[in-house]
Amino acid sequence: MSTSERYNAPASEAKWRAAWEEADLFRTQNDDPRPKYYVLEMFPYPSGRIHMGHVRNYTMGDVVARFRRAKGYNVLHPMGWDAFGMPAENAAMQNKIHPREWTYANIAAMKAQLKSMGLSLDWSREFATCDVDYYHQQQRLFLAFLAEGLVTRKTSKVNWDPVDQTVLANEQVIDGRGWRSGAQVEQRELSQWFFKITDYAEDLLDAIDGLERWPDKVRLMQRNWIGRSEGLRMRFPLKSTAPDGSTEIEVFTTRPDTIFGASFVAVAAGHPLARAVAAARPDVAAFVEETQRMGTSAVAIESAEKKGVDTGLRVAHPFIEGEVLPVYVANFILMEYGTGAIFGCPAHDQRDLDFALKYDLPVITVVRPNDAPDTFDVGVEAYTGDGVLINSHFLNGMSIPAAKDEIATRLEGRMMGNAPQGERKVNYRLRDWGISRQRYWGCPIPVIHCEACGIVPVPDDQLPVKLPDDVTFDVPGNPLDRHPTFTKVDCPSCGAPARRETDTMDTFVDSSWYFARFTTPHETSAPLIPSIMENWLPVDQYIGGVEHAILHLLYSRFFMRAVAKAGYGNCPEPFAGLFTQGMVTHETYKDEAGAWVFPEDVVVRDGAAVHAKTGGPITVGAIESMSKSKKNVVDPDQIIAGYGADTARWFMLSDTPPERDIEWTDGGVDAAHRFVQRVWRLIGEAIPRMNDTGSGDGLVLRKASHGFVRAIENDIETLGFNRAVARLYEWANALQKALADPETPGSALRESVDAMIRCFAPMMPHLAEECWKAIGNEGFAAAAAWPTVDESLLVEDTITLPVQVNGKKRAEVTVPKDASQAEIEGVVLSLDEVQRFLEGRPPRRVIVVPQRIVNVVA
Ligand code: ANZ
Ligand code: ZN
Repeated sequence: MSTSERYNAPASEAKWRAAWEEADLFRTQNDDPRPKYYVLEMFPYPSGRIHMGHVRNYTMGDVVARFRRAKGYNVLHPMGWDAFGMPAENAAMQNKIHPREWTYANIAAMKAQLKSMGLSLDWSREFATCDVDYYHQQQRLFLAFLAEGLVTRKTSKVNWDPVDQTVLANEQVIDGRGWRSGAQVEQRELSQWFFKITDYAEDLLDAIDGLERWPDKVRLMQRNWIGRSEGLRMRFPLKSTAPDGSTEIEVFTTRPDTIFGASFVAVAAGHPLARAVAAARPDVAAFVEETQRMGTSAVAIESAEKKGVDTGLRVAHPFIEGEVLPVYVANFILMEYGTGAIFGCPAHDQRDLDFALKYDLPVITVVRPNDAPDTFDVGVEAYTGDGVLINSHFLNGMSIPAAKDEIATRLEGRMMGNAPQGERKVNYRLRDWGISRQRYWGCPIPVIHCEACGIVPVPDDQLPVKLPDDVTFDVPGNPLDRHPTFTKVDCPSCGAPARRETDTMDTFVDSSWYFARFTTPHETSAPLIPSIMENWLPVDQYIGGVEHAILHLLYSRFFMRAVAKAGYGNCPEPFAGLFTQGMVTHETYKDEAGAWVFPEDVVVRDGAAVHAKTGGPITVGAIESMSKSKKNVVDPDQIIAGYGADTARWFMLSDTPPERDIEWTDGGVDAAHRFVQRVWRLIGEAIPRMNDTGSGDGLVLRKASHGFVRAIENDIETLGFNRAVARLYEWANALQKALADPETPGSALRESVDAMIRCFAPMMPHLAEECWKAIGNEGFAAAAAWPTVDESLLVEDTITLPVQVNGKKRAEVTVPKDASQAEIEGVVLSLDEVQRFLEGRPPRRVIVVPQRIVNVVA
């Protein structure tokens, strides 16, 4: 294309993408001797089409990849598909299409879209987690973990989604409803497979400190999720033996200091004691049942009214002779935490206080704020702050930590039966990771149930356990359960007829090691090759949405620890640098009837928004994250087809810091597109002048150019893409100015243009190639090195000083940095602004404060 023409982005871009592909430019070799750099964006779920969030995410990753390549690294930048999961099964049910077909068709469509963005991905490493080869290796990992004792099977109460007919993790229950179906979740007892992530609770928590290139908010979320508490287990003797024969209740408390404020003991509905009492007491049985239906999610528990029922049982207070406390079953006690039982101290715990007020239990204040008198009394709001112990016998006057320690020490030293009455204990909120899903479209759990032998792992030579193709989705439930042959298998151990496991793995398992598999994506001998994986990991820069801040990232961290234990290579922290990008937002629109309207159907006529087709009035609503449900979406395909990928990429990087939400506007896109054209025009103007000799030294342009290279390099290294963009706007202005000056020598113009192309190549890679060729360079801009900065050109050799006359600032002077006092004085006195005040007379005094200011006294 001639540089006198307008730049035809769509045509040019397709040509360059084909050229890159032909040259196989982005294929990465594992044995390349250069230093490695691994950049990864969270891989997409193949829903069918990419959205603007993907465009933003992958553009950022691609800038980093291209930049690091230019800096001489061997860059790994792969892409794959997080392809198992329920939407494929839902599609199968709704559209009578096999999940496999649906998924691979979506992958093909999305791959074409991603390719149109000009991403420098090594497609040779692509895989989908639903590829048999991938889940085969995942089954091997599962069995290795099983052999290492990292997998268990337990019956546990699970959240059952009656619509999707599946078990949900606690975090998939939102306000008591399934996260996908929105159905009211029920509680069920099921035998489930678990990964023992709790074995690593302490390690996972401690190692967060070392994740220095992670956002603080994500580190905090992980800390809270793991939820370490230091407390005391203490045993309360029952005054009379309970129906199940127990003679005591053990509670977990983090506030043993408040023991003199205890007014009741409560157990969870799932506690054995509650069940035992329920057997003989219909009111207790009814309460237990009602509570268990409510669900175990933290939100469900927090938001529900605090309720309970008195069991009639009584325990003895450990420090007050003759004092007894009633034992309740209460709905705010979780069976899965601590011991499933507490002592309640209403004055210092809001839940306990709500409960005490409802059931008329005593409220005894035992901690006062540091600055309050001993008569301090809690009203209807529990006091949970720091303070001093009151109303507490031997604890009176102590600080909370001292009192905690005192109680712990006393109870540890006091025998009850043949064990101490108290035991210091660290508790974690983190639960084992339940990975069983009663679904078809997931990785089959490779075990066999034999009546004689129990659980038998599928032998390696019988792997993979493949998903059968012939399944039906016409009835709810797990199609594997009702498959005619899948479940029928001979026991590998004794040969007797046995039953194949039909649970498949949580899709979070698939995404917990894909980043490691990218290092040897097609290896069939093993899931991972330690030496190669250790060479590539950790991922140097991981980029994705903050919605994965907890589960995906925590599971992956656990997984790599398990991988190490199983002997597949040692890299416990998979992501050295993590960046969570903001969302893409857009205005919302509604028509007269209140229905959402797509942005492409809205036009402005006479200053008012109207429907492009009907002409009816449109109400412009809030700016919100793009979502299909509100129709405030813009299709990446349309933008790329109309303006080109570089415009879309440039827009995504402009103006807004990458961690913040970016608002997609037509105006912003037009501005990005104008800049693409402007760069093309400017470079076109520069080309005929590049051989000019020019009378000047071109230093102004040269210094500016080298300064921009250094600044942009820093910007990209710190992911400040919007700052890099701003510098390129400045650079274009500087170039334009230099072009207007006939004295600018061609060599300086060539140097500047050449460096500029290399600097915007990571962001607008297609335009870079077209310009690269136009200035007569060889090869690809995408394979070119980052410009080297001439440090001597970065040194400032002039200094600008403010000039005051009689104490008021009147002017500025720019002088050589090493100018003498006399030289500076001479320049200052010759200034018009200074002359005006002197009116021909010599100044009374001139004071030069070196490097700071010049004062003239007239
Ligand atoms: C007595 C007490 C007095 C408590 C007081 C708090 C304040 P974290 O910090 O989250 O670990 N607890 C213990 N097990 C529980 C369970 N299974 N379900 C619901 N609540 C439970 O919280 C520990 C505190 O939460 C424990 O300390 C216990 O109440 C309660 F002024 O014991 B505390
Ligand atoms: Zn057997």
